[in-house]
Amino acid sequence: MSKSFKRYLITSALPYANGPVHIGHLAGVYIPSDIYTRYLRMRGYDVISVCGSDEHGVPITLKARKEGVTPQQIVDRYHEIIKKSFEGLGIAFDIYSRTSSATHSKTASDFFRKLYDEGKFIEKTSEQYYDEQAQTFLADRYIVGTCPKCGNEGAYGDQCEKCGSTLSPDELINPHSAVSGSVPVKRATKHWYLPLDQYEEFLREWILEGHKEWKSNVYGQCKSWLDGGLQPRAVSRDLDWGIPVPVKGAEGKVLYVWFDAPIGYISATKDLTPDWEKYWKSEDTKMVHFIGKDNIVFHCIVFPAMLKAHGGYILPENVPANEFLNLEGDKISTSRNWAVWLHEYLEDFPGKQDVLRYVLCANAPETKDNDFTWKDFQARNNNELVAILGNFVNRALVLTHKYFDGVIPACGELTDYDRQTLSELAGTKEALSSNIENYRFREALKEAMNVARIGNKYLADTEPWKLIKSDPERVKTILNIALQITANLSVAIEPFMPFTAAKIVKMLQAGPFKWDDLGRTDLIPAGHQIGEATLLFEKIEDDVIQRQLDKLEATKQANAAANTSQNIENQKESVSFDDFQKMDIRVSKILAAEKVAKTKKLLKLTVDTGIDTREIVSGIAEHYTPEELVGKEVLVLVNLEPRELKGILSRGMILMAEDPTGKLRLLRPEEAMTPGSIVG
Ligand code: B3M
Ligand code: ZN
Repeated sequence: MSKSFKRYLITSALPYANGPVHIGHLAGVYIPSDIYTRYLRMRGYDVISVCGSDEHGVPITLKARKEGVTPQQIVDRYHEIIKKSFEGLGIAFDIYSRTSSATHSKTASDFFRKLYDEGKFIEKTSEQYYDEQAQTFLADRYIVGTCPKCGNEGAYGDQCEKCGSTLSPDELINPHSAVSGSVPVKRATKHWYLPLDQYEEFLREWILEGHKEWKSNVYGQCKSWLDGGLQPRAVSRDLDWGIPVPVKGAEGKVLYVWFDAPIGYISATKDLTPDWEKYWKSEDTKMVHFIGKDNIVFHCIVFPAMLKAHGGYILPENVPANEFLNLEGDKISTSRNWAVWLHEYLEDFPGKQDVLRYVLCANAPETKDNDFTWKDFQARNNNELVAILGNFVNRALVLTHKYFDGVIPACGELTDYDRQTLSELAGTKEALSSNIENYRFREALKEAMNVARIGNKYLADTEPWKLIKSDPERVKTILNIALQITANLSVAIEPFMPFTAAKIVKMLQAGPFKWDDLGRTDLIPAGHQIGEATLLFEKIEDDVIQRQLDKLEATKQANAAANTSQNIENQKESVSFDDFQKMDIRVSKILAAEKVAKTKKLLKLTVDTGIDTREIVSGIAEHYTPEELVGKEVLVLVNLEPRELKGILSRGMILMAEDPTGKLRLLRPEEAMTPGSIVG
């Protein structure tokens, strides 16, 4: 650690209590935070780790409306699910609080009130959309209408989920209230704004000059925000769910969720310890915020400005935000249920908490977005955890039981190879500490796993099972060293895989050891009786992975079906019966098919239309192979004007159907019919 600090305050982004946590949250925020916290604890430092549910904000009220329950019922449900699932994965917060708590309400209100009394806010009246029928102001998400970009009639006032465009309510065609359906009107409303522009100089100095060591993705985002110039930011909203604005005449207004939520870190600390101020108000405290990249501006610009405006609080020493984790090549999405939910993982993979912790750390999106695949999850479990870590520990203990009844043998004369192995081990502590302290957890995990690699190689190279008859004294030394490496491993992996570390300690009947014990080879004395050897990991078979992949496929299908209603094109304008009669559609048979050179989508088909045999070019190469098509009966619009495509005169069109997901299929008669049969 660079500057010496007396204590550490670790915060982790407060998950919205409108859904469970998923692997993206874990890889982005909670596993890195837990590794860092566990490491500090093993170093014997004074460290507290705080988190809790973020229970205000529009997404929660939307979910409540959709389900016909109250926002409190939504947050109560998900607060419990989230809290329990973090515990299940061994995320060791010192407190997991919630922003609907009384402590938080008072802390956030007092915080706002102080800034208000000291005139730190700007008051502004602006025009907002208002629902006269429901008698409520409408947040942008509560206004729906037709997207001006793609015609989606279910677009929201802030975003169109179909084409992804960011919108404002004024852009929507035919805007109406999601609450009552009525057409909203504009009404004047007063809000309070934090003048971020007044803190620009301070933030520029504090971040761009003072924290050049921050991760480049974080530093870069802060720089672009500052270079773009900061604007006053609203800290209140017209909503009935949230912390009421503690000012006379502010009925119906609550604190903006991003003003209230970061103060949740302070209120959680208050609930944790009466000594909360020594963590929040002393320069001897190192505060680190663990967040995802979408929260950088709130934790590096807005919250520090709030703390500065309030006065008396320390600022974060680092904000090592991670990028995003994708799932099977697609963005994780709560609304599309495209996720691996932590609580479901814990049900589907009992006892495999550390497998998930390991894989999500090994693949963490530390500097760029990364992808989680079930195949990789299986491979890392089978080829790294089972084959290296589990195999090494199991052999060291099983052979000690087999040859010495589980009593650790004395270590005799060391060979050069023994000394070389032990000196490699000695380098672990420094490498591990430096990577963890610099938030390089993927690298740190490799260092921890390297201890297992050292042990595995040591046993493979010394082959004690071949020496036991000819040189039992040598085997005693080998197994003594192997067990000292095992003890080291229990320390090295603890921040990453605490469940496995505890199992090793239990099997050794020794420890837990301290961080400073890393590298020592006298951790367990000769004569010590070890406990029963059990398998640390087991192979994950293909069928287990296939079940997870099938689950995702079912989600994909469900989304496609759900999207159908949203993505069906509007009906085209009417045509007369006479117009329709002009089209001559015939049952035809495909006699031959081949790819059109230098194109991805085109096939040249030779078709028997019953009238004649002709060539037709069709853009279906990405949906059918030529072989699949030969012999098939299809419907052909035969009197379409001929067109030349890639040098081929195409005379007609094969009729196809395409669904909202882009799936494209041939239209065919329900039974064999003579080519030339007329379709009408
Ligand atoms: N509730 C999480 C998110 O944006 C947000 C973090 C608050 S931390 C104070 O996904
Ligand atoms: Zn759109």
